[in-house]
Amino acid sequence: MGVPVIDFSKIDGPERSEVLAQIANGCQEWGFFQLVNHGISEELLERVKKVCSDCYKVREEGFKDSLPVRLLNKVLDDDDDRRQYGNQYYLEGDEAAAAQATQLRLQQLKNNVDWEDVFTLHDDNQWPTKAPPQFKETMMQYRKEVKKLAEKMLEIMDTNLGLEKGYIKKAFCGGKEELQVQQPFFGTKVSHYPPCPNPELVNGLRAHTDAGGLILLFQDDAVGGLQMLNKEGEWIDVQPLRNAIVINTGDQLEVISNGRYKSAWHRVLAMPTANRRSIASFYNPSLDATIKPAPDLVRVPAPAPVRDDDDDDDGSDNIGGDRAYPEFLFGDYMKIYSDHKFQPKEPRFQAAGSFYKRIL
Ligand SMILES: O=C(O)CCC(=O)C(=O)O
Ligand SMILES: [Fe+2]
Repeated sequence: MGVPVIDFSKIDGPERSEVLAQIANGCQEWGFFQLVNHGISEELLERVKKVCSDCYKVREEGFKDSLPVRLLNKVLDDDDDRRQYGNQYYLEGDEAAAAQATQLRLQQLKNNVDWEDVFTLHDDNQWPTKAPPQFKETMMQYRKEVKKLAEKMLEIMDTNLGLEKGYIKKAFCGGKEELQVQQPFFGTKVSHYPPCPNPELVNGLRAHTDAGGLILLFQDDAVGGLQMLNKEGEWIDVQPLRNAIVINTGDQLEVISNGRYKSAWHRVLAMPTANRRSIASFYNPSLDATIKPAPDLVRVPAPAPVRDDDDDDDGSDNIGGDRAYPEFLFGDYMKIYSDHKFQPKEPRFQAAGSFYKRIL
C-alpha cells in the first residue's frame, strides 16, 4: 500500500468534510499524501514535463563530470587497484583490515553524495541559459498555479488545526502579512536522477526531512524511487501516479502545529537504468519570520482550583503547558539545516531556539 490518494476536486462540493478529514489524516498519520484532480490542467503539466525533460538532455553531458560520478568512479577504481595489486593491508597480510577500509570508503560515498542533478527557480532567479524554448514561460505559469494550490492547502490546514483562516500564511510572513515586508519564500527545485551504474552504492537523494513549510511535488509518471518512512518505521514507496501532486509537510509546519503534523523522513533511491524527473515546489516562511507553535495549539496551565472539594476536577488540563518546540528565526534554522540536512531535526530545533534566546 502506498501513501493516501485524495480527490481534491471534491473539496468545494458536498463531500468537503470527508476531504478535510482525509487531508487531516494525511497530515497527522503520514506527512505525505497525493492529490488528484487538483485543478492544475493536464495540458500545463504535459508542457512542464516536456520542458524539464528537454532541459536535462542539454545538461546530460555536464553530469558525467559531476562530483557524484567522480567520487563513485574513484571508489570503484580504488577497489579495482586493491584487488589487482593489493593495498597496504594486503601487503601486511591483514585481509580483514583491507576489507574494512573498503567498507569505510563505500560508507563515506553513501553518506556524502546524491546521484542527482538539480537547479532551483524562485521569483528573482536567473533563468538557466541553456534552457529549451518555452521553459521560462511554462515554468512561470506552473509556479503560479502551484503557489495558488499551496495557499489553498495551507488554509485547509488552518481549518483542520482549528486555527483562524490565514494563520499559517501570516506566520510565514512573520505575522506582518499586511505590511508586505516579509513574504513567504516560494522556490521550485527541478531535479533529474540519471541512471546509476551502482545503485547499491549511492542514493539518489539521502534521507532527510524538509526544512520548510509545505512541499508540492510533481514527480515522474513512471520511474519510482521516492520513499517515505511511515509511523511504523518502514520505508514505503510514494507510488508514481500520472499528473498527481504529492504533498508533504516540512519541519516548520511541525513546529507551528506543535507536533500534530510531523515532517516525515524521505529519500530517493538511485535507479539502475531509468532517468527520473521530479519538480519540488517549496512554500516556506520568510527568512526573517519568527517561527513558534501556534498559541492556540499549546495547552496552557489551568488556573489553580479555587475550591479543594472540587471532586470533578481531576487536574487533567492542569499539566503545566505542552509546548514542545522552541521559538526561532527561520533564517537561523536554514543556516543550521544547510550543514545538517541529513541528520535528525530535533537538535536543529534546539540549536535555532538557543540562538534566538541569546540574541533577545
Ligand atoms: O525528487 C524527489 O522526489 C524528492 C526531492 C526531495 O525530497 C527534496 O528535494 O527535498
Ligand atoms: Fe525532500
